[in-house]
Amino acid sequence: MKKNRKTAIETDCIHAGQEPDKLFGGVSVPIYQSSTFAFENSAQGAARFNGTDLGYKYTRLGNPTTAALEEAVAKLENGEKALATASGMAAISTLFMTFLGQGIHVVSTDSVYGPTRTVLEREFSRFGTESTFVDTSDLNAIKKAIKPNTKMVYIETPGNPTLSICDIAGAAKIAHAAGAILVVDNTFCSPVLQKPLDLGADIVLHSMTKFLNGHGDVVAGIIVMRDHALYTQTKNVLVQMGGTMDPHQAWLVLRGLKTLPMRMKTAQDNSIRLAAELIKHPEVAWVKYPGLPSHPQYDLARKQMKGPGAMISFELKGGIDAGRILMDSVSLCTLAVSLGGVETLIQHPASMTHASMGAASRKLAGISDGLVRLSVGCEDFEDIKTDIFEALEKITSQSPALKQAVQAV
Ligand code: LCS
Repeated sequence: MKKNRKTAIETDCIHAGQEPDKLFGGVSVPIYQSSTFAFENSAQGAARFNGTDLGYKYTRLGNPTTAALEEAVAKLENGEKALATASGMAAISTLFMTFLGQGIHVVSTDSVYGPTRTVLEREFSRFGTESTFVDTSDLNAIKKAIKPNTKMVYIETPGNPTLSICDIAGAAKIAHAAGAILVVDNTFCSPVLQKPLDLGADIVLHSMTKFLNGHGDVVAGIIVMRDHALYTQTKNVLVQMGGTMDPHQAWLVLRGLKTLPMRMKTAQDNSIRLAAELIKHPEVAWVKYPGLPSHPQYDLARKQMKGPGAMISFELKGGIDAGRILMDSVSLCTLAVSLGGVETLIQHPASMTHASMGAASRKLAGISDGLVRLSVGCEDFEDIKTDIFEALEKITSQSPALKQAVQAV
């Protein structure tokens, strides 16, 4: 494909960084499953290490299969360069290790993925990093939390699992005015729905375990920058600390990536229809989904995101007791954490993904004990709906006491 031709994301997912193999013409990027690369002679080895020869040396420092994936995702996010990592958490902790430290302060979303918050509060605090968590759907809350030593604003939008949305362009202005960088976890949207670098973010990251790979068979992460200096700084830390990606893992994500726009569209279409049905169901207390006009940042979601995505949070009138019956009764939907795959998953954040952050922080972040999270997949819509609605029927039939409670609400 001609390098300078502007192409659509559907094309880039299939072709960016994925030219036919130079050796034999294979159309699928080969898996260079090699930990090390031979030098023709000692002079070449030395040249590779002093940077005058850009050939490969050792897989932790760089690998052709991983490089293909990095090139692809950098293009999808309109970034300059990307760094693939062993997991989403490896991407996050590498960024924290690069830009935070003794006496440095970070402002972050209160409802970030539980371990992101735990890593700051329990691990980086040991090295003198201060963190403040606020409701980043309120730009004033970000502004108020900024201190003279704030060097990073770290947001997740939509947030996991509250689906609260932060104005990325507004957050970028606040961060830059304070001399800080803006980092956006774009896992819930994927570049199909949202491109934070275009809105002013400095760095975007993904847990590629989710939508980018999309098949529930890989744990992986990526960091994308629009500035070469930030890239070099982060790369130095990543390769030294060792959170890099394995080439086989990179190949699996490259394969998953090819169908990202189609998967996203099917899962989103299912979600739009499901959210509209769920909100009408008598057992359901509330539904939070960026595609519903009742979402508090509905207008911002329409402006900032190309579509509302495939994640739905809701609570039943019978609270967590009813939620448990629902989770234990579904049979097509799988009771499991993770998200963004072709299969529909259901889970309970307070006892699962966000258990580590503790009850008090969950309450402040709006993660109620009754909140159930759905990651809607690509199965047939009627099949998903039948499974969930049959399970909802079981709530009242299984528990007469619960039924009374529901009727009393
Ligand atoms: N960022 C977000 C928004 C996430 O949801 C997750 C994982 C991560 C980062 C970390 O990525 P990992 O290291 O797992 O690749 N979220 C999960 C979830 O909601 N359920 O299980 C994992």
